[in-house]
Amino acid sequence: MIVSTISRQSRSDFKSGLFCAVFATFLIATPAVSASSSTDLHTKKQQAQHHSRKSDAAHQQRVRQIQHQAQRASLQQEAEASPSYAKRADVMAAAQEMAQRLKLDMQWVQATVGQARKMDSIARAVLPPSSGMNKNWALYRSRFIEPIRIAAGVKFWRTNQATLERAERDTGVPASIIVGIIGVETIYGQNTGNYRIIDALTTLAFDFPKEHPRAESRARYFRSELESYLQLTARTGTNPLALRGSYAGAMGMPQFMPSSWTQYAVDFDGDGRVDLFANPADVIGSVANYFVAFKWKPGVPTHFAIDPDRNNPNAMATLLQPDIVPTFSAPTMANLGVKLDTAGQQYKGPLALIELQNGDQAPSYVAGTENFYAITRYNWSSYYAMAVIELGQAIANAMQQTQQAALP
Ligand SMILES: [Ca+2]
Repeated sequence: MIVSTISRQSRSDFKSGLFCAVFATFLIATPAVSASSSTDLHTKKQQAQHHSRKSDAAHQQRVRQIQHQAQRASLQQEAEASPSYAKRADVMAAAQEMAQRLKLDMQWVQATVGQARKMDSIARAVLPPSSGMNKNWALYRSRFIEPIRIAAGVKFWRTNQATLERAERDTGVPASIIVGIIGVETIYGQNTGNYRIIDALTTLAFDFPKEHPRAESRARYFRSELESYLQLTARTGTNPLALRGSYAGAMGMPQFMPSSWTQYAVDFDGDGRVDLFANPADVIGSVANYFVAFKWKPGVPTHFAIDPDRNNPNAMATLLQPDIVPTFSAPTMANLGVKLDTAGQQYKGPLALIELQNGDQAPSYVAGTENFYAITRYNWSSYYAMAVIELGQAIANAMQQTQQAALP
């Protein structure tokens, strides 16, 4: 999460052929909902559907376990064949400087960083994707808004309903947004990443691929994340060699980077410690707190449906110029040829024209509010923000449907 580089966590799933094949199978295997006038037949169909979803979910979990074990084994193999940083004089000198500046035990810092491995798979993963798949909203959407992830979201929401309500009451961040984030990031903890955090952060801090367009600033960023990680593990008495996460060093169910963990994570169940790996209450409270820090506006919608004037290139260029930063009032948008829905017309705050490309097909558009922008602070992508919103909404709808079906 949290910065453009980390967004590849979701994009890398997206790129993976294996993931595509697995998800495609489940999409096909899940029966379509069909309307029936007979309540009895409807109930039977729902039961069959429920059963089928349950066995799909079990199958999916098994597939995920196998993938997980395979990736863990292959990373282990790669690590064993990769050089450790103990023999890199420049890195050991940097570790010494870090320890002095951060007032950490020098031997501990050098031993920790020295045991990190330079992993080529990590360096490769941060390079921009070669295909243009992340510019295809329809395809991107289908990866996240799908029956298995929705079912997992319903389960998570039900299990943690009271905590989600408390977070929403305390912060104004809707439960559907929190549930959407955790679903898109890790499918509610099913996919938190297999890379050793110390390998990820050390490799990207000292061997960030030079061919990347922003290699220097990214390397600086990861060096600072490595420092946060060392401080965090030292302060909490955690073994820095034990934690695993994304290839960019994002951790736990919400995929927090070390600096975000330090700044925004909260102990939301009051047990005296912050656990974003296995404690859903802390995860929920921390995601909500992150959005409070990035100026979530309680009660403000995330976006409005619109129909822009695609035949007016000058107006479109003006509207797209500020990108996702909310800039235009509703009347200004209307003057530039955008038809807003009724709620959008009455909205008083600033709006952004959000363009979501669909490959060869026409792009999709919405008007994003400051809350849409806030979601992009978690991961700098409007595709990501829209997926979070729509997954949360799909899960909320599924909850309502099942509640109605359960009525006598
Ligand atoms: Ca806690």
